[in-house]
Amino acid sequence: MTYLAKPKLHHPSLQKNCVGFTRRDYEGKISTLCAGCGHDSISAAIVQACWELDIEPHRVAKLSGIGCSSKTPDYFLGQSHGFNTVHGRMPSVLTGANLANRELLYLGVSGDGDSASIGIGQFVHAIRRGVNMVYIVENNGVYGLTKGQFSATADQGSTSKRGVVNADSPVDLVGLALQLGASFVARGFSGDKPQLVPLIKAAIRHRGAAFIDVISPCVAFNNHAGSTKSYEYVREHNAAVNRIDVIEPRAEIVVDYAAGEVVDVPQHDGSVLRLRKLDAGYDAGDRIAAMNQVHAHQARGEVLTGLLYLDPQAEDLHAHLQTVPQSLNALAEAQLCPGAEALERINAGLR
Ligand SMILES: Cc1ncc(C[n+]2csc(CCOP(=O)(O)OP(=O)(O)O)c2C)c(N)n1
Ligand code: SF4
Ligand SMILES: [Mg+2]
Repeated sequence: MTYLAKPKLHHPSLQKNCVGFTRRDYEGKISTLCAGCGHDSISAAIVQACWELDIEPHRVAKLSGIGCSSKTPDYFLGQSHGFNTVHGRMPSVLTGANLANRELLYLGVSGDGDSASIGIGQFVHAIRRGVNMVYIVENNGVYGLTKGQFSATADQGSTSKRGVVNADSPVDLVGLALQLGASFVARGFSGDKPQLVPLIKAAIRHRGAAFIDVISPCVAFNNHAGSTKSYEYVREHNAAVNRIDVIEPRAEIVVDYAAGEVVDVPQHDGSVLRLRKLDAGYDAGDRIAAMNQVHAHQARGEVLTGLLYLDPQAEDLHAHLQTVPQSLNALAEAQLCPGAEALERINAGLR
């Protein structure tokens, strides 16, 4: 069964957000993933983030490829627009949709197989073009849906459930996103919701290509000793560089993280990203330093998490291409088809 509708009963006392929705209004169908799969925790974090940010569900377009991870958009935001593409093709479909209508919030959900193997070319170009989106990879180091083959993000030397050693070097999507010019790069862990929800909220508020690699253990095929993507391994080797909070212009939010240096970063929309540093030497505004830190921690077998890089002044693909501000479906025929004279002028300019 892949379609299990949830009962629509809402308790009248359920809290509503500023746009009149309860958390349940941001849910989707009942998940058919394995009990304990990290992907379900990420769906719950997306629901929480959208509810807290008062996002109207019909303003969201969720897109995915193929895989257990790519099935998850069916399990959250059931009132939003959705597109389940061919394996690895989510980024180009998202780019096209975004160019046609910039007014929606684009949420791309993918897997490590979907984005680091068959779809790596698509991933690379969507990131380097600065498409305004939240791109989440639910990274479990295996092809969960096709029964646990190593994916390209599996660490060299890690073992499969049957004890086979992975000889290949891993693709590090965080390192790649930094190198490609992503203006928001973070890594989270599906088992750390207090860290993940603010990361997703911050990514939603960011204008530009926001990439979040979420380590998301596959309990069926990659949660054993010898795996570097198991719950136990990530809990033991998690090195968080910061904790963040998103402060909306209208709401006061009390930050309750442990003492440490605090940095406020204003965003385009007037909201403020409050970064509480856990690692005093970490600078999330320095791309090169972030790349070095990611590699240094990786060499020590640690999983660096938190907001790793942010450019609050980033511009997106629409700014690069100088597109019209309206969505294409709002343009009248005369604007879409300006006639033979206009075409002649364009052609003359190219001669
Ligand atoms: C063109 C194409 N090639 C191969 C497949 C088979 N296939 C389905 S899902 C998948 C990998 C999924 O891995 P990942 O993206 O990591 O998702 P997970 O299931 O681990 O969440 C593959 C190879 C396919 N569906 N389509
Ligand atoms: S096979 Fe793995 S990735 Fe797929 S639902 Fe089960 S635990 Fe999750
Ligand atoms: Mg996977």
